[in-house]
Amino acid sequence: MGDATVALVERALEGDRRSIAKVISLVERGGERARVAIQMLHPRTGNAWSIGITGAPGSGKSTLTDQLVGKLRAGGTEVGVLAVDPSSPFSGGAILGDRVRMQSHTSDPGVFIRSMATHGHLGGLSLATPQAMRVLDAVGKAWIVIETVGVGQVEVEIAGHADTTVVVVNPGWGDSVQAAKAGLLEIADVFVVNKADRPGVAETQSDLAGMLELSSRRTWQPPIVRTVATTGEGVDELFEAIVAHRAHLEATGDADARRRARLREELRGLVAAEMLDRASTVSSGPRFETIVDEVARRVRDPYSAAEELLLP
Ligand SMILES: Nc1nc2c(ncn2[C@@H]2O[C@H](COP(=O)(O)OP(=O)(O)O)[C@@H](O)[C@H]2O)c(=O)[nH]1
Ligand SMILES: [Mg+2]
Repeated sequence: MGDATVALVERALEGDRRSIAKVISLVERGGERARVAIQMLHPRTGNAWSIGITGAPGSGKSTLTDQLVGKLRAGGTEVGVLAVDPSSPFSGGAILGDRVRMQSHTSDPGVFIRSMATHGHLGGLSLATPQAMRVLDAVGKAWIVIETVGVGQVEVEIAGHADTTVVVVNPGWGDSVQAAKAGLLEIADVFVVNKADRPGVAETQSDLAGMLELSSRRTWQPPIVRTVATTGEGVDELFEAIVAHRAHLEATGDADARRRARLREELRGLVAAEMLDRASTVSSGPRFETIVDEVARRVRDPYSAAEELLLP
């Protein structure tokens, strides 16, 4: 099993698309094979720049992602796309629509697109997404775009895994207020007012600017970019805003600090999961029952019994 995993990861690292897809599934599932894969992948990571695109359903994230991918590809580097859709437990519905909207790149070997559905539990996505990002990074995607719906805590958390987070709103009363309520103001590095072909753009832009002024920002002021994703208008400006944010983070050292913070969180989570695993292992079986007996017969107190159980 280990050898098969090693061979699969090697093929993925050579750029074989089917193998990349399989390795992503494998690291999503976790377990022993995921460990082997991540051991091989991790040393090769740290080169990709990830862009999170988040906002309400229908705000134009997929259309914008498609345009942005075109722009990134024009630079000659490879791009990975993760479409995270917690609303779609099966790979139909919205994801099928996304496929259609990202069709312009499906035949481009330099673009790898992956839809990630929840298969029932939402929490799994926030664990699986960084692992999928790790695979794409290791296989040489210079840019990784993650599209995720910006409603709910988990989705906002996923968006926060990106180096640059782009929050998409539409013109119209209340859209920016909704974004603020969802906690998107805090995580936004760049704002996009998409569907700028519709009325109310200036109002929405000044709403956002006003709210940004109120929230205490540190060194980076999130720019507000107007786009029409369906025509590509404003996509150059969006790209420039992302590049400027990247340059800012790299110049201040914040890019490394953010990545380190994410790794710290991941490590904490892994340690906790490992401990939980150990806890359930030592808390069942004959040895455990024997110690329960001793506690019940008052020959042992529960505290020293717990300590004893945790001894290797
Ligand atoms: N008028 C207009 N429609 C847009 C624009 N961007 C996207 N749309 C349309 O809005 C709908 C939802 O877009 P989609 O990219 O699927 O949104 P998502 O749910 O955020 O991924 C689609 O019918 C798009 O064609 C835009 O800038 N202007
Ligand atoms: Mg979409």
